[in-house]
Amino acid sequence: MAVADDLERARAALRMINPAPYNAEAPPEALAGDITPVQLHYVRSNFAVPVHDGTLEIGGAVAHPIRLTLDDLRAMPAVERAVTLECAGNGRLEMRPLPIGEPWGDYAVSTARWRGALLHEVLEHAQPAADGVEVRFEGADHGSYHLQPVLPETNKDDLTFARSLALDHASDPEAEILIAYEMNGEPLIPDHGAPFRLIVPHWYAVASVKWLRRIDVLTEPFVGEFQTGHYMYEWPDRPHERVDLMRVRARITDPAPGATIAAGTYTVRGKAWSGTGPVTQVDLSLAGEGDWHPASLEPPKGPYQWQDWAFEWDATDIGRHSLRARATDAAGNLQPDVPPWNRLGYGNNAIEVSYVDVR
Ligand SMILES: Nc1nc2c(c(=O)[nH]1)N[C@H]1C(S)=C(S)[C@@H](COP(=O)(O)O)O[C@H]1N2
Ligand SMILES: [Mo]
Repeated sequence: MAVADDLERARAALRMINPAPYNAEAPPEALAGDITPVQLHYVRSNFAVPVHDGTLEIGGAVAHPIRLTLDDLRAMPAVERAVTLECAGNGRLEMRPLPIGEPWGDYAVSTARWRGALLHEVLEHAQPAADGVEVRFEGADHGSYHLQPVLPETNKDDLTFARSLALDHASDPEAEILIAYEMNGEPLIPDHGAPFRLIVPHWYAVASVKWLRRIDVLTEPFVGEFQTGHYMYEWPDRPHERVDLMRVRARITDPAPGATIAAGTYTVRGKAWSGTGPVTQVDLSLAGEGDWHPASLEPPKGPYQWQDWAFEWDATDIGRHSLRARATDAAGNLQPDVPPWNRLGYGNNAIEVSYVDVR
């Protein structure tokens, strides 16, 4: 009963899109600040919140299999990073034809301060074998799957959430992959993966396995519903690709879409992020096609978090204006006008359009 009450309280401020498994978007105001409060951070789970026994096993192709508790992880050197997490399905509702999958609007994105032990240090203790190629991460959550599996061998009635990363990536100190046990200075709550979860900076959040229970070094690439079935870009005209780095994206946070503002100077504000970041330029358009004006972009406050931008708008023309923000990242990626359609509806980073009335 107490657990159910806690869950309900934690969920009260979100916009639910599915009660079971619980999936919910952040409210628009969650994007105003640098850090999203825990109660406003979006939640995406493929199964119900599981029971976790509090331990983490590291095994497979390793010289020293180990079993760690939360206290063991807390005893290791701790690192804290602000990390923007975005669901790969964010923006699916704007794709045409509408893909199957959870009907996410545009608010399955948030930024929290995650604190934990470094994955590469945990792996060093276990000593991966020389012929290791990938590392598999398993969550404690499992059960019957609410979506249609892509892989024919998937058992829809008893499926476990598991993902893998290349061993090189998982063991790279510079990747700063965390086994996080704190979010915004507090112990993780159940919806966000208590007692500990993976945080993979720069990647769509599917890689950040919650309720982490097992880590196995593999000598063959991992095949699984959440790795090679779902979370693949099924392009209509070219080979399928795995979902990995977050695509560059900008969002206007002020004025709110559909707002009415008084004629005069108005500071338009927003956020921008990219997994191949940092974002290097944001342009604003106040009319249709063409008409791009550079916004002033704040330098990143950290390597993995969204950036603020602002634009002084001389909003003197009475009437309706269509506003668009468009980001470019350090790798030269620019947002497209049209969502990059794929069958399962991932990675929509098309330029968003909102209108504002000047009175
Ligand atoms: N164990 C487990 N980890 C998981 C998931 C899941 O269903 N089970 N969902 C993933 C997906 S698709 C996303 S978008 C993020 C969401 O993290 P959040 O709920 O903390 O925002 O968790 C990822 N980690
Ligand atoms: Mo996701």
